[in-house]
Amino acid sequence: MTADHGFVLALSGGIGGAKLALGLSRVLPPGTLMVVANTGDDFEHLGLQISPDLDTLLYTLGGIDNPETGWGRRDETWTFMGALEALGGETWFKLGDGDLATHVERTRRRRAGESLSAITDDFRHRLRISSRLLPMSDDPVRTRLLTDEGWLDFQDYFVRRRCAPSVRTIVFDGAGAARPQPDFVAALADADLRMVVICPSNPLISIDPILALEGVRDALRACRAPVVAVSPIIDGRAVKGPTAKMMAELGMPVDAGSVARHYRDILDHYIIDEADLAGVGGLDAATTVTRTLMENIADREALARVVLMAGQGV
Ligand code: FO1
Repeated sequence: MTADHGFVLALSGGIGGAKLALGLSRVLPPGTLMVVANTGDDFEHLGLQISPDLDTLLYTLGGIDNPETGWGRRDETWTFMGALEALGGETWFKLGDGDLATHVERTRRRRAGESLSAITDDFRHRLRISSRLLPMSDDPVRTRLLTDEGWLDFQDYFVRRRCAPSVRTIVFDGAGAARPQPDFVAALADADLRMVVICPSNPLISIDPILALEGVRDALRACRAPVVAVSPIIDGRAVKGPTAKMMAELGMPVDAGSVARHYRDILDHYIIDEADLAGVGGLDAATTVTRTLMENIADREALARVVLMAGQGV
């Protein structure tokens, strides 16, 4: 797949999204991928400003991600966590020593008045990442969940409570006032934009915060370039994380078709796994069936090539 011209814009959050973003960055020419990251998972913890989905993308695209967990750094050490434990500090959110440097430096620069976008762009250059990486907004957006244990902040739900509570409602505090990142908005109207890729992230907590920003859904609907989404559901199950559990708790059928309908008004092409062929009849988006499970680098590149071909054909 040669990129004759133009660039590709990918929307991503969480571990699954980062895998496809890596595949796209490896099959596209350097500098022709822009990745927009969810920041609804961001939170302040131990006095540090933490942006998990940005960091998962930085580490994954920079080749220093932890291959077991998908978050944090590889070859990590845990001296800080051990010392914090001994002091009776909060250790439910694991911060490796290398990862800690990211949070400390980001917090210092944010307090000095730098934007999350500017800090992220500097970090990605230092990691020799040729793809552009943007937060969805430089304004705060915080995902919160109303559960059978009451309202929970995102990381409380996701990490501290391990997604156990039953979800009733998901809200994105600040999304109404947050301005979408300007280069993200400009990209959607750029004549050189070849396609928009919605990565196989959890639609409810990783993609919806991006779509909730003022004008984003409209801009995607009006976008001349095709919008191609990869199903995060394989054979009625989520590869990782609480996607299937959340969909069931919110009354959505847990199948690939459900996710396509969730994106219906912006979707031009849907990529599903061979195991889910039955569930997507009657969609008005074009559909491509392929192997969507990404277990290694070759899978990530192969899926990226299928996505690029699908977007080409729309
Ligand atoms: N996820 C966990 O399940 N346990 C953790 O201790 C944990 C720590 C962590 C530290 C930095 C970081 O960037 C991500 C971390 N995550 C952890 C993952 C994180 O909660 C999720 O990746 C996103 O918020 C949702 O995908």
